[in-house]
Amino acid sequence: MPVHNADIAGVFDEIADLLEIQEANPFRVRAYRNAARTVENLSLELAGAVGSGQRLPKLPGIGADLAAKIEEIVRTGTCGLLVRLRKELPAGVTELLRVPGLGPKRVKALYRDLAVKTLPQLLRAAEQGRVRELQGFGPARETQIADAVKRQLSKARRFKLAVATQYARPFADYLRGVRGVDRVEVAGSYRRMRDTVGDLDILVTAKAAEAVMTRFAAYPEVAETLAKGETRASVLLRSGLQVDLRVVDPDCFGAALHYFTGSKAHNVAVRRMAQRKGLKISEYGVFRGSRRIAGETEESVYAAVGLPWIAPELREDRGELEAAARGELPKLVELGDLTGDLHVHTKASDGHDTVRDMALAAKAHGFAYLAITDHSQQQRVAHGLDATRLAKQIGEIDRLNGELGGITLLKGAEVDILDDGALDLPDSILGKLDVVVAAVHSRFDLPRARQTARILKALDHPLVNVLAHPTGRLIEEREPYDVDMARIVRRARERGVLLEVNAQPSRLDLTDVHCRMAKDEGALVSLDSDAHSVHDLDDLRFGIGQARRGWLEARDVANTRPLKELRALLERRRAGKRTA
Ligand code: DGT
Ligand code: CA
Ligand code: CA
Repeated sequence: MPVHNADIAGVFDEIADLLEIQEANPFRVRAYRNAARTVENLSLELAGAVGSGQRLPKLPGIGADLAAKIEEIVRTGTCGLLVRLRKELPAGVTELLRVPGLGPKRVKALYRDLAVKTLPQLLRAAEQGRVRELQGFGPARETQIADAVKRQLSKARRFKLAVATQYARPFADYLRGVRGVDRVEVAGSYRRMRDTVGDLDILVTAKAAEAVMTRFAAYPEVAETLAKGETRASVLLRSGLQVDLRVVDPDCFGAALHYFTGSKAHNVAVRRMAQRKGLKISEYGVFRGSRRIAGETEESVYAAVGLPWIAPELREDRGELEAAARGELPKLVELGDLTGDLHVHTKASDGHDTVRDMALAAKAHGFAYLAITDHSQQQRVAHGLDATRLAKQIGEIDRLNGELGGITLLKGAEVDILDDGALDLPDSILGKLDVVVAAVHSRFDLPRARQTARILKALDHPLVNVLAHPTGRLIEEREPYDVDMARIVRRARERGVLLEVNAQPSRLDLTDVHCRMAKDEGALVSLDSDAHSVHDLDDLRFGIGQARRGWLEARDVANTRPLKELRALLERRRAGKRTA
């Protein structure tokens, strides 16, 4: 049974949760937590590497012990430690930790004193007034917990796009291998590159639908078949991800692909346009009366309503139909347009690879330049650099630029924006860099006015070139901080500071909506991997997805320019000239 990186991450996360409830050493908990994030965000499929007998590549935060656990999970699907921990505490208990206001100590008390193991049980206990009796709870907290649990229960689980990709690709490949299957496309929010995916919608053309349905349900990762008909079926994978399948006729493949790609809002708008032309659109085609006039390709569907083909990332009914009708669709940025990356880490801080290895990886990606931007001193856990260590790295980069060919390293830093908006390193050292990336990594809880003022102050600093992950959100984990994005975008444009589209699968920040805001304001973005290892450069494609959903073209993205032009842009900022 195939084991995906997300499964391995799931095991590590559960171990961390259970250890936390047992009040184990916090460093040990953190080690599992970090390993989970590393593995989850890795583009290299670890199961493949283990299966082919390769030694695992060195990964950030994964030493011999965790590497051995990864191999164990790949071979057995689980790990001895987790099995042991689950015996001590039921697995469901860990979901209680996701309730805001419930830390390990309280979860432990709920379990020990009230035998509460699941969210519904917790809700019942709170509604019966039993929670307030526990030490450290009280009536106010009981109400707060009940509300939080209700919110949690009503929220459908969504999967990060990168995680969904890990499940979608092998499943699609499996279906391609089924006899009689011709085309296989994953449609829905996945094809539109939404940051999270509710379920996968797979479309197949095949001669014998029956056989496909059987093979579909027999996919080794299927935990449960939810529905199975002649041409449609739904299954639940072990991971909890639902997959819907449709087998369609080649004649109506385009219409079906269009329908199942969505979004629903886009489909409704297209159908309305068709109605005005006396046409009817369905998943089977475009019809005038009972005669089908289009449907074999998506192009034919759009052409029937008088429009050019619209890229899936734009299909959200956010003005794309009007733009298409006017012949003004954006020419969306592509992965291949990127000329370099302005935000990566190395071993010097919390990255895993050396400056040289990062440079070679960037070169292999076809990049002309790479900015090395390790953390600054305030980031103690990330081993952030002080001025002395940064000066040393500057020397190292100068040397490497002398000997490496085909790639230019830019000297940089990811500098913390301190609580008051000052930068975490002195100008004397920042002035020696080619690019300064500024970032908020602390005090996410500041009130809106103060958080906004803090960031605006950093944008006003004449040495700052890029504002990293501007909203600070972590998908499904941490809300964006409360900040006036409209003002930040405007100020960034005025100051010539680039707004980052951080491509880390858990960040994707700027989001699509904020990309669009930046474009509308005329602010340039910088699309960066924030790579912590050579593998992470592959994540840039997810950042490209958000940029495309935000209507960005190559000219809106600073790092699509040749190095010379980019340098001019960075230096113009330093010279204090406005780009507006
Ligand atoms: P998700 O799964 O929540 O991330 O989002 P989608 O967009 O993949 O939504 P899903 O899986 O419910 O449906 C897939 C596509 O099928 C959706 O994007 C558009 C189409 N669709 C579903 N229900 C309807 C509907 O009631 N009307 C129309 N016009 N299209 C629909
Ligand atoms: Ca879907
Ligand atoms: Ca669906």
